[in-house]
Amino acid sequence: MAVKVAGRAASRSHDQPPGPATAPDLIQLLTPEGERTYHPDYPLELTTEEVKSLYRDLVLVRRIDFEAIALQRQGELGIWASLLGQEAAQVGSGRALGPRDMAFPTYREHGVAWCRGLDPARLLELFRGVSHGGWDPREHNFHLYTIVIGAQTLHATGYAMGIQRDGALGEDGEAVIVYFGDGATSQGDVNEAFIWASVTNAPIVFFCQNNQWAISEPLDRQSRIPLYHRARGFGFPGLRVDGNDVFACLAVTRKAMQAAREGQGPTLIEAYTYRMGAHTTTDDPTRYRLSAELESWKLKDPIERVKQYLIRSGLARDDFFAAVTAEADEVGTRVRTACLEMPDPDPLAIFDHVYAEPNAPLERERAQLAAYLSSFADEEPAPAGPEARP
Ligand SMILES: Cc1ncc(C[n+]2csc(CCOP(=O)(O)OP(=O)(O)O)c2C)c(N)n1
Ligand SMILES: [Mg+2]
Repeated sequence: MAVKVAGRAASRSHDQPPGPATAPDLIQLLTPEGERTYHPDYPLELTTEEVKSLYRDLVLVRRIDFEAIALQRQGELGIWASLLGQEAAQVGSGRALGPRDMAFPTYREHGVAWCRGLDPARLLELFRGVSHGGWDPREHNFHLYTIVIGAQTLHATGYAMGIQRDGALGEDGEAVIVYFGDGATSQGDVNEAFIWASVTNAPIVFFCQNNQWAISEPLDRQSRIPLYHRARGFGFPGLRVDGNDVFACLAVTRKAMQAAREGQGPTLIEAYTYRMGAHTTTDDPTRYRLSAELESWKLKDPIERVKQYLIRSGLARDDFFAAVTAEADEVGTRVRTACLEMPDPDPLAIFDHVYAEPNAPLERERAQLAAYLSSFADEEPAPAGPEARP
């Protein structure tokens, strides 16, 4: 299969909608049936342990996602943005990063968070509304979740320009990866980020998970051409990878990150995938999409194909799969327990993180809220026990 970067890709008529990815477009190393294929530009040697470890990540990440959906349904989380179906795009690209690389996520990159070593409970704190922002991005080189569509592409590009100015490029240097969706490509921020990254030759990989929908807006309302072709207009390479193929996502991202570290500038990777769940737990996709579409993507499930590969090639037996399932249950239980035990923050603590220094208007608002809260004091029966109020 020949690889095509945007600069060399065959042109497509503007009257033609961006149909399903076809073989010449798509970089794939593992078919939906679990057959290993080879690509001259993306040789990928993996040990049995590495394949098993990728499989384990995919299963655990899906399990965490399921647990979070259940917790939201039980009223324990305010909302959850599921990654169902996008595990390979996230684990493949996440595993391609070096410890010094910086990742900028949207709100759905739970699989990348896992690969960076962030405790999934930290993600749930946000969706439970008991955290005032998240985590320290420097702890795992994993930036904060960003809800404002596309905004993180500019933050990431600025960070990548900083790497250049710090002189941190080179074979062992640093690079940035930024995640965004198909819908985000219509945002001004993303297009501005493309221009900045291009003209400064910044060390950044733009990783677009094209999951075919931006809430209820289908891809053909975002673009008349395949998304990866857009890169050419900005002056850097773009390519499309099978986003349900963890091997291909790993190989393609690894190469693009290394090119960025070595000063070759940005790459746009379009990971062609599908959001098998709802946009978030507030959404009902049966209102706007056909179940046949979902059924066809279920046949391309990113986890099932790795399992088939492991079975076909005799690399793993039932005991391995049973152990991963048992570990997934353990992780699910751990995440659930952590969620239920999260303490509610002091309501006044929300004022602590607005500005670095206190200021008069903020202090007035803090005092107003404190007075309002204390107005309920008489209504509550005094709790029993040593902490009972006088
Ligand atoms: C600037 C901005 N506009 C609108 C929204 C509301 N919104 C939240 S998610 C979303 C769709 C995003 O679609 P896409 O970029 O494809 O990402 P996906 O959720 O599919 O992963 C929109 C419009 C927002 N959060 N920010
Ligand atoms: Mg989308």
